[in-house]
Amino acid sequence: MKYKVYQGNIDGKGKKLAIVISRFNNFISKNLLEGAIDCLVRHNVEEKDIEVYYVPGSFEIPQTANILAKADKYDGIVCLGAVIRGETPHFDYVSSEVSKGIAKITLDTNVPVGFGIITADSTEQAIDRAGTKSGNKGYSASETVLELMNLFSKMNS
Ligand code: INI
Repeated sequence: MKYKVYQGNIDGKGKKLAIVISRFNNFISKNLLEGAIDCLVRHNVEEKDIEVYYVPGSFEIPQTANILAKADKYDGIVCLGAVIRGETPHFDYVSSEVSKGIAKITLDTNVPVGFGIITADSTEQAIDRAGTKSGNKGYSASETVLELMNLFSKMNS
């Protein structure tokens, strides 16, 4: 082979993770939490190595995840929340700030941060992405974090 390929395994053995979860729309986000923990435990993370931080709403997720990313305590962070479009422009502000905020942490630190935030036009659409028709965004964001952790550790060796 002429070129070298790097890929991260989806494995969390010996890893420590933080989950930041919004209480707003908890009827959705609690399913994202279940999916995230299911994914992490299935991929060899020990339950004692998972720490869950609750915040009031998705807007508060980036600041909290930023503090955790800089605490040098976690191998990865999974952010979970559900922003559902309502009658007011609040949806646009919250969804834009949470996505920009999480993206900024991924660029400012070397800690993988998973975007397990559902942004949906309706409650039904959000339910679909929280463990029913369209998978579970908490599970898939956790898989991504595990993969990136292992990919990034190959860059140091
Ligand atoms: N927070 C959410 O997590 N989801 C939403 O759908 C939402 N809406 O639509 O209002 C929401 N708002 C609260 C916001 O995240 C903050 O907690 C609040 O503005 C206080 O800073």
